Amino acid sequence: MKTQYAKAALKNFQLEGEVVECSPYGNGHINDTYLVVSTTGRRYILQRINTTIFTNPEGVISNIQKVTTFLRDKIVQAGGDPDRETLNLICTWDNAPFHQDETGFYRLFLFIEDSVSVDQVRSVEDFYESAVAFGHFQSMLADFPAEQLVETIPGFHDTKKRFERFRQVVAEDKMGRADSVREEIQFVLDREDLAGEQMSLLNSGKLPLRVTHNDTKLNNIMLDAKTGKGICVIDLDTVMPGLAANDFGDSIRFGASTAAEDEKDLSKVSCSMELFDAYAKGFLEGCDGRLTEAEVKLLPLGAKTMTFECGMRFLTDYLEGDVYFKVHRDGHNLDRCRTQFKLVKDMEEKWDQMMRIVEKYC
Ligand code: ADP
Ligand code: GN1
Ligand code: MG
Repeated sequence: MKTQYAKAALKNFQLEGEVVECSPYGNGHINDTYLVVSTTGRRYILQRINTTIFTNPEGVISNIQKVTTFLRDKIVQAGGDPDRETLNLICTWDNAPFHQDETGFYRLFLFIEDSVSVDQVRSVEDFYESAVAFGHFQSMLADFPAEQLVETIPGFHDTKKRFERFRQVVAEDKMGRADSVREEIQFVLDREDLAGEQMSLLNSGKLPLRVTHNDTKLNNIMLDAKTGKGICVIDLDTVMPGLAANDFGDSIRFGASTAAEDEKDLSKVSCSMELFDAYAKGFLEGCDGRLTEAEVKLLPLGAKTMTFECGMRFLTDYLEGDVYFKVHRDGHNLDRCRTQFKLVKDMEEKWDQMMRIVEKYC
């Protein structure tokens, strides 16, 4: 049914030729994504924005328009291909950057051709290349006027605030699931200090607020199908002011894991130091010397905090009845939460090694 609605919504956009295919696509946890193919062979990505999560979808679109226009200029100046190196919104026949009807809020992008996005690294090089691209993305946005951006999800990486909300959700226990996950709940409660650590450094002025991506998982980057280079950072819904270490950290929690985010066999899950090293090297190269010493030193903490926060978010959603992240089986959010906590434990054990790796690149 949703696909039928999406097909109907497509008629409003300025696409070339006639639509020959419109089918669900990708593994994102938030929006409904469709691959669209036209009779001319042109391909597009249609998305129905999750407006339960993004309550100001106009703000999301406006951020994306501003950021992609800004990036397009830089890419052209550098002699790059702006149709492949940044997202490109296609307008409606009325020249609006989105279409809204009773079935949802839709947007259309050009498909980034000859590229792949992966859910697990195929090689250390893949991860290194994604790191260079995410670092470069941050570096290109270093002079973007941050005050022009809407905060699309307020407090998105305010781990302390998320911790307080977690406590409330446990107390309410509206699905009656808390008793079955006491161990996981205790894991969170034992780490209250970790939840507050980065926010207090930020509030004391020791860290700069930058324009960051905030959702730097590996499948949010398109790698060139031939060269494996990271060509385009996608999923720009959460581009807003944030901390450099969190962009680093979110990539680590997803891409440096030796198993999938929802792996049930926890013995397979650990944080690979080889991948951590490759990402640290690539990210700092991509950032091109723009990070302060304090920011670089904070990269391991960014990794631990983002992994902890994400696990806590999965557990919160499990306790609330799976209302935020898309789930594909019973207990899916709980499985995801457990991999994140396993990674946090592993990072606690490998902490000195992580610090040494980052120092090497200081
Ligand atoms: P979500 O917010 O739900 O994670 P994404 O914007 O990340 O949605 O899109 C989901 C997936 O769709 C991506 O992981 C990627 O594989 C694919 N995708 C998204 N945009 C494009 C694009 N412009 N070109 C090619 N593939 C894309
Ligand atoms: C979501 O949209 P997607 O799948 O790229 C989530 C991230 C989480 C991630 C966990 C807007 O990312 O914050 O880290 O799932 N995005 C949003 O896999 O909440
Ligand atoms: Mg995504």
